Amino acid sequence: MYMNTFTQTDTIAAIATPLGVGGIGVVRLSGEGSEQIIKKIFKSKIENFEPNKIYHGWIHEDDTLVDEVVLLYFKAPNSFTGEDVFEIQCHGGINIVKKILKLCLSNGARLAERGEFSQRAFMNGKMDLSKAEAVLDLIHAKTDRFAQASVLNLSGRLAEKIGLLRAEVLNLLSLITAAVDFPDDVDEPAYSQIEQIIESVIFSINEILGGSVSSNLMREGVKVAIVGKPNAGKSSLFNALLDANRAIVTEIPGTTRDVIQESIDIDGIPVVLIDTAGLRESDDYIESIGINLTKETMENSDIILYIYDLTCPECIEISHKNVIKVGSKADLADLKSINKGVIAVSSTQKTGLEALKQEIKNNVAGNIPAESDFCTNLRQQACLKECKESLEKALEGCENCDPQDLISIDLKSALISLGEITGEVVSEEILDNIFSSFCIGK
Ligand SMILES: Nc1nc2c(ncn2[C@@H]2O[C@H](COP(=O)(O)OP(=O)(O)OP(=O)(O)O)[C@@H](O)[C@H]2O)c(=O)[nH]1
Ligand SMILES: [Mg+2]
Repeated sequence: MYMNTFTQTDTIAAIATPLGVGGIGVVRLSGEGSEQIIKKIFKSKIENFEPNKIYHGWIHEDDTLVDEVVLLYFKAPNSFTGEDVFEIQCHGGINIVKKILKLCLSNGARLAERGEFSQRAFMNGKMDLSKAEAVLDLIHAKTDRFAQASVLNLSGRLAEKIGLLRAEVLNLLSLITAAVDFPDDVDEPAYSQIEQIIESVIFSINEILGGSVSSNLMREGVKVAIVGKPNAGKSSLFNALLDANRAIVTEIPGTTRDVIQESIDIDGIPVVLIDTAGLRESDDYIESIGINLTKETMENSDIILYIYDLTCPECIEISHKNVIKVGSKADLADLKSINKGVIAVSSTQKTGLEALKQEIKNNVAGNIPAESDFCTNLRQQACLKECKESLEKALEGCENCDPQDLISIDLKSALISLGEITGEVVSEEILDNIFSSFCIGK
């Protein structure tokens, strides 16, 4: 269980916008010392800052002006981190933001670690863990559809549901504990009553877990490997689907040796396309490494696009549970002789690509999240499964008419697992793990 060991007294600073040339750049400061630092580097007519106001002025280093800026001030606890926060909005140039950050650091701030602003927000009770993780999902969402699901969690959908379940388990636990502690005054709840409550919580957990497969798929993307013999036209198809010249294409068999991957969006489904080395027996050392990589990639892919050249239809065996057959170079082939169930494409003429995309989409149709689905990540799913196991043990205890104080032990474990989802109970290691996947300045 976490103890708040990290020192929150120091003031942290970071560049909050991407490094590059843009309209504005933002440097963020958080912590008790923020105001002192700002007073040293910001010149304006104002002596004392009032919260929730915007100030115009200049950042300076001694007598040298650095940039004309707008300054935002949020006073603790009414800020993103719950601490005193200043945001310096300067002109968006790499040198300017770096210079301002350097000034903050030389005047007493420490460079923020990855996700440290969000971690402070969590520590100060500004947001629960499921919301912090939703922020992360939202930033990294590969498609609009997944972004929408993440926003729902950011607005508290998962946290609220978990809160309700915690309340139910906690209620049950108090019924049992009261009877255990005051056996003369309070009656034990009936085993059937305990069972009923546990079963309804398990039902809800199953409902949430029902969205796991689609959540994972939307977060990770559907892995689609393009596989076939050398020269079949795999890299050409890869480029055509990407609409970019990403992979090298030549008429020499064995051109591709490495595994190359890029993401595309097919009607809101994130798809990770993977181009591979052509499958054949090879004495070439490097090529055979590539061919082994192809085999590994096939095992880890959700769908295989098996490409064969329609102008010389020589087939190989592909063992995978989910194969879409694609005939390439349709522009050169006699389409009348194409087998049923094969999608004919021409990467040079760009025909058949839409049909292929639809086929990929239909293939994963069962795993596209419905609006009612809960969006969860692997960590949250693991907590839910642990919770369910504890509840199932408690149910078993009821069936055996075990003493109720024994049953309450499993209920307590279930409660802890639920608390881990929103962060009421969570280890420091888990926290570090979550927040280190944020970027610096977030
Ligand atoms: N006419 C025509 N030629 C194609 C088409 N697709 C690929 N080719 C040609 O076929 C040859 C091989 O294409 P690649 O895309 O490099 O084939 P590959 O399967 O990636 O080959 P390896 O990387 O060697 O395994 C090249 O000369 C391409 O121009 C197509 O749709 N129509
Ligand atoms: Mg290739």
